[in-house]
Amino acid sequence: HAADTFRTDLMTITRHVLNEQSRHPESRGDLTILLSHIVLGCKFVASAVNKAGLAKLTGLAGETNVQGEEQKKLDVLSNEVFVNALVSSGRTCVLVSEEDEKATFVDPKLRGKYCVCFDPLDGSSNIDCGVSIGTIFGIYMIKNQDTVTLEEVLQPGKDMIAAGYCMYGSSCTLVLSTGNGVNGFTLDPSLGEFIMTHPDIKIPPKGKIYSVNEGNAKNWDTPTAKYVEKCKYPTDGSSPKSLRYIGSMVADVHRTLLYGGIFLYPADKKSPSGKLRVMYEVFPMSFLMEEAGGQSFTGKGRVA
Ligand code: P6P
Repeated sequence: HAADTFRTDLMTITRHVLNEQSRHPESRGDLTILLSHIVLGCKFVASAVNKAGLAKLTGLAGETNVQGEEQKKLDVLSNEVFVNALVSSGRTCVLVSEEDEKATFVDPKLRGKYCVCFDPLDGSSNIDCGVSIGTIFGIYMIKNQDTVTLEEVLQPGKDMIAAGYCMYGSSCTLVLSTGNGVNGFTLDPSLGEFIMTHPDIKIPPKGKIYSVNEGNAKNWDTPTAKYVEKCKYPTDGSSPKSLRYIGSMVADVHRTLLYGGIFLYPADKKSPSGKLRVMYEVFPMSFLMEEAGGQSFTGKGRVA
């Protein structure tokens, strides 16, 4: 029956965000407008990633980013799209992007009250082989948008007010939290809309998967090495855990959120402060993990 194939009461991401906004009667809808512009950026990147191979968007753009990584054309394109979308939303005053050496302070005429920290295309070294990649973002409120300084951007992760990621893979999935749980949406390309497919995501309490780059094992400190050893050779009679490591944080975290287990990128002799970037990888993913009932730790305790 036609009725079976066409759901007529779609929970789109826009409708969900508006529902969330209605929980805050004092809200002027600024976050709703900001998120709608982030969603636009994700739709654009999803389209570009899907065409990358055909449109010769893979390969190096010849520039390097602040981490000295070769920038692929998709990196540059994605960054430009998100910067333009965020600035034109009129709801941001400062942007921190993994692809830009300096923070972007928005023209005072277009300023809003939010700071967005984002990695427009995380895991981009995987573009050429078709492995899932993603956009990661975290949102803070800035006390005084007109006199915002870089110091104000460096807020603790616990002050983040919203976070999310968009994974560009076999399907395009956007996972979002505005502080009231975590929800997942899948892009319906025929509609150009993100439809809720994963309501109220909660990480399974027990997981059988550990996710780490074992290639760094010789650089690990003893506690890390002992923990991973226990995953492989449990001493309590339980069966060994399975290792799954994609090397694209969005994909590894998404699998962990849905299937349970642990994802870790421990500090080691090669990267004494760890490799993952705090502002636009660690804090946003920690926000989501905790909102989904999980936990997030640095080597010295819970992520602040
Ligand atoms: P490695 C991608 O460059 C990234 O920042 C994350 O997406 C990913 O989890 C990590 O680096 C992979 O690092 O050293 O295991 O290749």
